[in-house]
Amino acid sequence: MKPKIIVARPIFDDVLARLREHFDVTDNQADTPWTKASWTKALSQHVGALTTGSDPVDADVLQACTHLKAVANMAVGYNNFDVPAMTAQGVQASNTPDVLTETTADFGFALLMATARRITESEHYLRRGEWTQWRYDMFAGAEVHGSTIGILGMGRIGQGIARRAAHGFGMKVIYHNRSRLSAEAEAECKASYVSKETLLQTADHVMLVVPYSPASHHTIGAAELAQMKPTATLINIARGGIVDDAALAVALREKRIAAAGLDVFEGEPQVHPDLLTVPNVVLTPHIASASIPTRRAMANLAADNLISYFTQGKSLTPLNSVSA
Ligand code: 8YV
Repeated sequence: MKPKIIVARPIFDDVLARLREHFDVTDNQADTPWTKASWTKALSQHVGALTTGSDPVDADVLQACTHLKAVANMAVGYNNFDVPAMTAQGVQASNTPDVLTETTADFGFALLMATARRITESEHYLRRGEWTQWRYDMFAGAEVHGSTIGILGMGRIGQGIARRAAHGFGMKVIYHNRSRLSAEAEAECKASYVSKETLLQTADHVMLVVPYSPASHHTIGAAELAQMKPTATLINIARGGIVDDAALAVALREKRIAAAGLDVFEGEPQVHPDLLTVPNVVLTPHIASASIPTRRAMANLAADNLISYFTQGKSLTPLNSVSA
């Protein structure tokens, strides 16, 4: 008898076929939306699951899932998991680090370029048919090359952005992180460690790449926005909730900062209505890791994490340690 697993959301057909070689798989290729209750009930009937960042595995869910043994998140972030509760219940948790680092760093840079150089705002103007003649200040934005980027959260993705900024765009890189990088890593990224306050006050572009936890909730709120330069841009590719979106909308409307680029939102897929009405913000629907090869690599790693757990007793990229 093959172990019963559930794949919470649609996934590549060949990854599903590979999973079927090892497991009795319940899929959701039709993308039927879950309520918390229907998800909990479905999960409780399986020993393994492949989840995305939108599928909760928290204490309430776990209480009903007494047979659950392993959950593989197809994401590097795992704030949809309660890892201590999973560990207490002997459930192996895993995520998909590394495979998305460079793709996500590319996107962070794309969002920075689009925001600083007002690409989407100018495209909307063109599409509305408002472009009748050239003007010296038409959509003139901030400089990217040679400017100062402040990276808040200097993990793998933060370092990828730093390398692009320093080596590709001749930018000065400052960063703040819970712990300082090694001297070698700082040299490779040409990055200088500064306090959060100095970062906010000095950076021309602030890039957020910190993981979400209750401690990082509203890392950027009204007080932090007030410390930034009025010409600065703010980019969030981390998680919704790191930024106080309501306070950001006010700062953008009042031009207290120049512009923002957001790939993640508090309460997504809902977006704060005030953000939808300000022009100086670039909005994308949580797609930073969305290149086809990377999404494929993430799906395959999540599948391998389940296969490895059920055949070897341990996932390849585990988030906790449990006895099988
Ligand atoms: C995922 C992400 O696509 O990996 C992460 O943490 O935010 C994205 O790459 C998203 O979470 C869906 O699982």
